Amino acid sequence: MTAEQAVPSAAGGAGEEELQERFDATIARDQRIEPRDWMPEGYRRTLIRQVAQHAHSEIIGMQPEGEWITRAPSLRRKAILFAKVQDEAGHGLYLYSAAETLGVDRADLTERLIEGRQKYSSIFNYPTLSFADVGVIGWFVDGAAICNQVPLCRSSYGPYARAMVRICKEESFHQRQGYEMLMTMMRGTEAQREMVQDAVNRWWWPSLMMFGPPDDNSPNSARSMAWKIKRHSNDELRQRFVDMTVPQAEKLGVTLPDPELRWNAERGRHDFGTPDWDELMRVIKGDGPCNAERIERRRAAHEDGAWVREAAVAHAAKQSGRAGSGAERGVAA
Ligand code: BYC
Repeated sequence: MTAEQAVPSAAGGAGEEELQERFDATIARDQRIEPRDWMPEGYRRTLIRQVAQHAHSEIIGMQPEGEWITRAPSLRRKAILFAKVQDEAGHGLYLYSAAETLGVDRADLTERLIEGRQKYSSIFNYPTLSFADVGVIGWFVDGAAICNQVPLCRSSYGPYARAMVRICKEESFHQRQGYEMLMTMMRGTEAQREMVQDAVNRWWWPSLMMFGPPDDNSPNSARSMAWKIKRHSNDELRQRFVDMTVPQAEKLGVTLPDPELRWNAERGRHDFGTPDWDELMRVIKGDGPCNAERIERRRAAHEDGAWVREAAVAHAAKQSGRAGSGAERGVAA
């Protein structure tokens, strides 16, 4: 199938205007749009963009932590990290499946990623310099993912929302394992505590950038929120993340690297400094510390896996041939 090939809709002979009205009413009632329902092309395109980027982020997101699997300090930590990275592969697969219900092909989406025509989260373009980074990714990056993705469980597109339910459960577990690992390191030696603080210093601002540009510079937000694909604005979710993380940092005994960070009793929320939005734009455009390396690795994995895909297709063809001849003979396949 080619990219964005239209999926047949159950229009039932209704005109465009009536279909649009039904769609709007479904959204207004907070009900789900399902793959066979008619949907405006803009809605479909927005979802393909977001769900594909999300899937790519999960798959590319395996790399920064995956680099530490062979260097984890104990068998227990290795097993935990292995399982976490494997979960991320699973998330990518659910999300590619959700994207396919919109009439795109996963192989095509992968091509678009490798050719730089589709994005993935900026956060995965930063290097993991020490094992403490693995813990901080669990705490910050999975923590940010939870803030961003729990509302997506109520997203208006059924397959995306349902994929999010399981993903969020697993992300919560990931966040706790990261935090538990950091707790262990903070109870260790002075050198371990310094490693944790150094990782916190490097990952804090990029984690705030995961939520996207500020609301007044977020071209897609208004439309996506009207369609209830996104339920909250980028700034609102960023604020929730800060409010959630500050007490956790205090308990852990680390300092978040923002001199402007303080409780604002009037707002009942934390005030905090401004991320470097130029840096976010540079990283999104491909000029982050690890962009080239991440895409190169993804390309190599894709090329190395070609024989597996060919074998799977050949196996499926053989099986369906057998099933066909079995059925002709009246034998259960
Ligand atoms: N990085 O109008 P805006 C994970 C782009 S993986 C890169 O606000 P929107 C995990 C944006 O795409 C979690 N690009 O856009 C995995 C748009 O460009 P296009 C990944 C970004 O869509 C492994 C332009 O900037 N999470 O959790 O309304 C280990 C303008 O932005 C970024 C998701 O994918 C960025 N940070 O809002 C551990 C969540 N920010 O497409 C953990 C689902 C913005 O117009 N996605 N851009 O060319 C979303 O919620 C939304 O798409 C965003 C952006 C909040 C990210």
